[in-house]
Order: sequence, then structure tokens, then C-alpha cells
Amino acid sequence: MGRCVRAASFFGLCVAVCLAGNAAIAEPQGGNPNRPPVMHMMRPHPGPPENSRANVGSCGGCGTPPLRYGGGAVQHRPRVFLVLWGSRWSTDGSGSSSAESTLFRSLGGSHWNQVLSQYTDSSSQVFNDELLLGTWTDPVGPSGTVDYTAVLNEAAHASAVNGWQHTADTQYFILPQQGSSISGAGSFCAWHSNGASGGNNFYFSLIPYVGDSPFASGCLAYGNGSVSQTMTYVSSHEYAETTTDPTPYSGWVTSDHSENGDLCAYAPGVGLFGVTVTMTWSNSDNQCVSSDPFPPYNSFLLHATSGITLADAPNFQWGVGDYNRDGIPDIYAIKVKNTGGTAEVHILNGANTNSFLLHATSGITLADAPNFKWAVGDYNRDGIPDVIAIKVKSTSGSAEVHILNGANTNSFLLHGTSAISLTDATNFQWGAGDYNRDGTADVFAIKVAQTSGSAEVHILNGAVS
Ligand SMILES: [Ca+2]
Ligand SMILES: [Ca+2]
Ligand SMILES: [Ca+2]
Repeated sequence: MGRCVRAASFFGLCVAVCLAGNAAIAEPQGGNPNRPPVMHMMRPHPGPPENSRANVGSCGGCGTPPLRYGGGAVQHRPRVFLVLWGSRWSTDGSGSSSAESTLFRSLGGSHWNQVLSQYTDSSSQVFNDELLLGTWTDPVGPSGTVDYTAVLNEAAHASAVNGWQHTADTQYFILPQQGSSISGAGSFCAWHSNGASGGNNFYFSLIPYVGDSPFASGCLAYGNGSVSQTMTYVSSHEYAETTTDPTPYSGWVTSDHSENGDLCAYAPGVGLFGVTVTMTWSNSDNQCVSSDPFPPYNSFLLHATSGITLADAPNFQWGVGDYNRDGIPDIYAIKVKNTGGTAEVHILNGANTNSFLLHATSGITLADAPNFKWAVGDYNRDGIPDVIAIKVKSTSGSAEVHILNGANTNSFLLHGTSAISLTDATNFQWGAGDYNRDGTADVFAIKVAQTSGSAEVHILNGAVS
């Protein structure tokens, strides 16, 4: 890790990669099938004065942008399993296990994780929906020195015992208990790798107990001296790298094998979710970042239940308008089946979608309701959105526009014809909005069949013209 950002005196250390001692135990997916797995290491903290922004994110000779795609897979939808390896974890007082759990319950959907979504492989991008799918404390700790083979075997063991998945999107985080003997301790703070066991491929990270010597002296600076915060810092580093380069170095790496965490390894830790995380390299920002914005329609403004049951939902057609004029659009649910006699207008409060603002009958009979398409817009300019019922079947010649008064849905504001013929009406989808800003809702007729090439937008003027 990090050799691109190190002083020259560190260069020899940085370029070293550790190959598994037993090449027969596993073959990676992708890349050169004849090379042994790579344990991609996060090196100890260099300490001041290297710990400054001046040493972050530059990569002499790596090009711009520094991370290049190597042709292999990324993880599209990372799924994480935590393995607390050994019963000593159950009495550990560092707070590390809960901090790790917090980290991996928080990444999915976060602005931090959004940074990774820019990286793609030949099939798709990385999606921002990481999940922690399981945590397990293995009561039996490491039986000897923890090396590549032991970590691979522990991942496979955890999978077998718990029935956990081992897909191309799965990440196993192996956390040996305090006091474990770790192969190569002192030369790294964590590493990630991949390999096969029992015919199954695993992607996994070793997160040592960083309070143990010699990790404490070289690694705790990442978490400002805190064991738990260092654990989450290095875990976020390995997570980001496993996601974008699950089979080192076939994913997103620099020309000299730095991954997205390495380029930012000496950036200060960032407090997020109540834990400490690393920055990661963003090609699109051309710097180390801890946040990227969501593109339009990629973040939610609300997740909520509603006052309409799933069993009842198929009976409704839907629209949106601010019925109670509190500035928050409400949901017009127009019940067109299984009512007492008329189409019904039910309005869910946008400010609390489990409560209703209105339950009302309407001037349209249940028998007639299937002939209509529905939209919502203010026709009479009283500020209350009205229900626009567009009759597309069983009329005398044209599609018809019937408008139920939002202030009294049993009365009509309009029974009208339209400029669209009945024979043409079935070629459209419908909406409403004030296209010409005169205050009167216009009807949007989107023609999705029988056009000369594209879907067409036709807008019927709601005003006398
Ligand atoms: Ca409202
Ligand atoms: Ca109105
Ligand atoms: Ca208008």
C-alpha cells in the first residue's frame, strides 16, 4: 500500500508484496491463473511528518487518473460477513466489535460509499447498497500463527458453519482475537486477498487486533491511538479495496499496484457513523475524498409505510397533489374497484403517509370507472388539486376530460371533450401539470404507440383558447 505517496526511503518496503507460502492452496479468479494469490497489505503508519495532506494522493508516474482498470471484476453489490475469531472477543473491552458492526451497517447508501460507485467492470458499476449480512464469534480461536492459509480456512469455516454465501460480491472480515500470533506482524496493519477452499472462491481481509504488539506501535496512529477506531479505519480501507480490486491486481489499481485505499492511507481519518474511516481515492474528483454526491434520483427523500394495505392496493390508481396546502404533496389514491358504488378518492397525507386527509365518494360510478385514466391537477385555480378523469373508452367520439372538484369530489368542474379521438386514446399514457403557467392544469398525453419513431408528448391546454 501507499508506495506512490511515500518518500523515496520507503520505496523498497512499499513495493514488496507478500505471496502465499503455499501456492497450491488457491488460485485467484481473473488475472493470471498461474500466479499465487496476492495479500495486498496496508502498511504501518509512517508517523509525522508524513502524516499530512501534502503526502496524500499524489502518485508519481501513475498517470492521471492514477487508478486504471485492469480488466477483472469489481464487486457490484458488496455483502459483508464479520468473523470474531476466538472466545476472547466476548470479553473484549475495546469496543472494536461493536464499532465494526456499526461501520458495516452504515456504509450502504452513504455518501462515503457513493465514491466507490464510479468504478465499473465490463458488466456493471459498483452499487451503493453494501450490507452486513452476518456476524459470528467463533468460540475456537486461531490454533497457531495466523497466515494466509489460516485466514482463508477461517472464512471457509465461517461460511460452512453459518451457511453464509460465498459469491463474487461477498467479503469476509477475519478478526483474530487479542493476543493472536499473526504471521508478518509489524510489516502491515491489515491485508486483503482472495482464494479458493473446497472449490469455493472467497474474498477476505485480515484485520489484526491492532492493540497487540507490534501492531500498536505502527498502526494505532491511523485511529488516533484508539484500538476500535483504528480497526474501523483499516477495515474501511480493506473494504474499499476489496470492492474495487477483489482479485489483486486485476481491478482498479495504479501502474505500480496501489489501490484506492493506498493512495489515501496517510490522509487523516474521518469521523463518520460514530466511527473512524479512511478517505478513498476518487478518479472523478482526482483526489482523496470521504463523500461523493448522489446523482439525481439515486437517493431517497422518504421511506414510509402507508395507510393502504397491500391487499387493497391493486384497487387503486395514483396521483400526487398538495390537497391540504401545507406545501407537502399528498398522495391521491383513487379507488376504482371493490367500492360501495362509486370511484372513491382517498388522500394520504404527504407529511404522514399513514394518515388520510380525505375519504370520499365521487361523481363517477364504479361501473364507469374502468373507462378512465387518472391525473391530479388544479383546474379551477382554488389551490386544491382536482381529480382529472380522462375517459378513453365508451365515449361518443373523443377522449373526454371530466374533472372532479378537489374541494368536493362528488361534484364536477368539467365534462368536456378533447382534441384526441377515441380511436387514438388508447395509444397514450396520461399526466397533468401546468405547462403554460397560467394556473390551470393542462393534460399531458404521452403517446407510446402508433407514432413515427419516438414516444410523443402532446399537451392539451386546460384553458379556453
Ligand atoms: Ca399536503
Ligand atoms: Ca382545484
Ligand atoms: Ca395551464
